[in-house]
Amino acid sequence: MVQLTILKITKYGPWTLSLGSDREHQLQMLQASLYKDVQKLFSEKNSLVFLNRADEFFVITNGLTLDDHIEIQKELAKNFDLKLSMSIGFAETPFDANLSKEHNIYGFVNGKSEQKVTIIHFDVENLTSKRQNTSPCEISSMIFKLYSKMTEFFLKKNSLTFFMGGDNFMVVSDEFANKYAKEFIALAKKELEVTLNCGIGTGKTAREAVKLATKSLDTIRQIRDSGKEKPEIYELSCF
Ligand SMILES: Nc1nc2c(ncn2[C@@H]2O[C@H](COP(=O)(O)OP(=O)(O)OP(=O)(O)O)[C@@H](O)[C@H]2O)c(=O)[nH]1
Ligand SMILES: [Mg+2]
Repeated sequence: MVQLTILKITKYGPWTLSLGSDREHQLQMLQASLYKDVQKLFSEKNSLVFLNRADEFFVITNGLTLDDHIEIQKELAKNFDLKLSMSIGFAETPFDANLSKEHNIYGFVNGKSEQKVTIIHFDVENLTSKRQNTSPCEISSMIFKLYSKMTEFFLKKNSLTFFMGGDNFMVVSDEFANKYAKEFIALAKKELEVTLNCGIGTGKTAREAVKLATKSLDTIRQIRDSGKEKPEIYELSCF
């Protein structure tokens, strides 16, 4: 079961217009500092925030109560003039939790009952070598093609994909993550000629799952760098 909280800036569109046309730099600074605070406040409670198109945040909040959300909402209100709404959903798959729709907090909170979250961390194998003869813009184009394929593929599996920067992607998935990852690695190889490494982590909270997913990915690198044949997928679980 995944508990997902979606944060949206209230009336952001009209507010941006109130700044006039010389606003882009202000919006970029605001979005970056808001993201920093939101990530800090939620990660202190073992959740993890995924940036969605810079003006919206998807937070995997397994284990967090309504009081935790209210505490964060109050803290954000101290630091920002803009208000954020929080919609909390709880479902078997991340996508179903994403469909559910309210201090500006709406939805359902599961809080402390048994919870499990699986995160996939994908990373492109040896992107550094591609940089030798490919320009930064061409690399970005390839990364965004990959992102597009990944979101499309994983939405069909009711899983949510986020671009984390560089050549890193994370997918909030379910117990079939390994099977999905295998299929997607083959698809990326065939259609985009990209080799991916994949770490999978399952934990009680998002931070724990992400830590284990990244540890799995680093384990693949260690195996590779020791000269042995590396697995494409490595999985760790706290259960
Ligand atoms: N979000 C995120 N970004 C990372 C992480 N590790 C590396 N990066 C980013 O990914 C870029 C590429 O780094 P690597 O993936 O280590 O480089 P590589 O040449 O592809 O090497 P291998 O992945 O080991 O094959 C870096 O410049 C960072 O921007 C991570 O754990 N999380
Ligand atoms: Mg890489």
